[in-house]
Amino acid sequence: MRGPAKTVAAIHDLSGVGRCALTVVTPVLSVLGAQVCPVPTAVLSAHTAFSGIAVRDLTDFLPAYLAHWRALGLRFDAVYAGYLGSPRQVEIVSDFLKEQEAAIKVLDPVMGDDGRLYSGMAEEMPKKWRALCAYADVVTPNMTEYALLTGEAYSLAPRTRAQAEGMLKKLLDMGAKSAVITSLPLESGLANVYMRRGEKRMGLCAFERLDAHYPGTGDLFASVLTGALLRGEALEGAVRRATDFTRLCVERSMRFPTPVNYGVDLEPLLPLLWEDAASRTRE
Ligand code: PXL
Repeated sequence: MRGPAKTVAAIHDLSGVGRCALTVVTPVLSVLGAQVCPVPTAVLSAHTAFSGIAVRDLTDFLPAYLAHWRALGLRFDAVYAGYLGSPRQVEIVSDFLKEQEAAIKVLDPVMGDDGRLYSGMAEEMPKKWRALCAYADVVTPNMTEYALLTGEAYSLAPRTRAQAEGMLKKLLDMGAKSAVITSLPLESGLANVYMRRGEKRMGLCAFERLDAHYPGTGDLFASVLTGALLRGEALEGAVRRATDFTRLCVERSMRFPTPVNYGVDLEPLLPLLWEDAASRTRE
């Protein structure tokens, strides 16, 4: 890559075990050639699907953390936010996004899965995230987060293309410049679907349904997407790359199974992401 590494302010939690948030975001973006500057929203001994976890919310710490960054005059190439631990963190992130005018803003409204909020997630988070979406270059909800954001009932009933396009338009109406919905059930099967503001038709990356459900795959998907966008790829290519790599990690994890809560076995596959990215580097 020409020039210094691109910089990403990565606003996520640090979960010690379970491969999600910063422990996924950091290796993936590093391999794709970006420097990750973490903004830790919470520290957990393990993600919230484990029971008996130790949690420290960092809401009170964030203002001083970001005040120092302000004093340094930092300007990031991307801001990528995921798990936010409290409604007040949304306000703090919203101020930060306003300041980082030139950054690509990838906002993954990490709130829940399987139709439910994650354990410990405040009930007012969907409303807060709805307002935050206005700052997004790309929003990347899963089906649960889509329902929470829009207030629609959660449903995995197969959608027609027109219905899926209507769903994407609802996200764009919140102010995002483009929207991706992950693992959307179409009549033809599962797909990651996407649309830019002003477009009438969506794009899609179909994939085979696998009989496993790992936490952290949304973080993996959005991390690869962010890294690819930073490398200058168009949304189509970035969604394709993120879909393919996430599938590869899930397939490998099913072949060499470990307990699902420990997340996908991504580390052995990271070199592929690098080779793939490196082969696309022209300089
Ligand atoms: O991968 C999403 C995620 C992020 N952060 C925490 C989580 C989860 C999903 O369970 O618990 C703390």
